[in-house]
Amino acid sequence: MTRKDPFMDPRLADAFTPSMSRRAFVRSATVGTVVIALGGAGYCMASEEEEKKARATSRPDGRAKLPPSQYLLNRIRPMGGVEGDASPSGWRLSVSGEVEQPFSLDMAELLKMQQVDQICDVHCVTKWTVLDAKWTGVKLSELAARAKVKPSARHVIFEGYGGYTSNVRLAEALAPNVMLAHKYEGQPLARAHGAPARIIVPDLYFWKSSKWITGVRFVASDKPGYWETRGYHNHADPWKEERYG
Ligand SMILES: Nc1nc2c(c(=O)[nH]1)N[C@H]1C(S)=C(S)[C@@H](COP(=O)(O)O)O[C@H]1N2
Ligand SMILES: [Mo]
Repeated sequence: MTRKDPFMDPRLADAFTPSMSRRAFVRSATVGTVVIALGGAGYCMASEEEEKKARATSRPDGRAKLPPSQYLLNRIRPMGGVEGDASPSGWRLSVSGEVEQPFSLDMAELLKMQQVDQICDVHCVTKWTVLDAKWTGVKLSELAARAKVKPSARHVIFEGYGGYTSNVRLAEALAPNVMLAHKYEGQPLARAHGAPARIIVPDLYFWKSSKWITGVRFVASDKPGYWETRGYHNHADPWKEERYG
């Protein structure tokens, strides 16, 4: 794993603005160029027209389609992390904590649960946004219902392979668009993007969306996770630009 690439380390996101704007820099570096990312399909910057259109669009909930200071990529960009075993056969998820019925399941059992296709936007704190990304998987609320979350639960900790964690308020984790995804754009998740399964919390900065997910823990008291204990905002609302804590 590497965190030396400035694009991968949100702490360095703003260091990328020496004389020209970050956007101009990124555009000059990548416009028209499809970057072939390790283990994933290529991503590139969206056109000026697409970005202009996004800036003029509101979501059904009234919020701007493109949150402040974000620019558009056409596909998600691999941002690194400690990669777990990507094989579906070796995967297991535990659902635990403040629940009546803790359980764990494997991929075959996950695929037997109600599958949903969801189109949603994702916003990375390093300022890229991908609009209308398609994910396939199971709603987190389905997993929560199966575990019978106790009234004492107030937050959810998403545990990734190798000790990565992110924390989300219970009410926000149970929002209808939060899911455990195993496909992106109709294809099994690439290893770099968290194969075989990751969390998607579309309405918070993307670091909350734990890749290589191994555990969903419901807890009574909040526990800041990997980035939240390294200077990042505990909540991470992209429309409020809750980047740093
Ligand atoms: N397990 C794990 N999940 C993780 C990370 C990580 O390092 N480990 N990085 C987070 C960060 S900072 C971001 S921006 C997104 C990036 O997801 P992507 O690589 O699929 O674009 O994953 C998040 N989930
Ligand atoms: Mo990130």
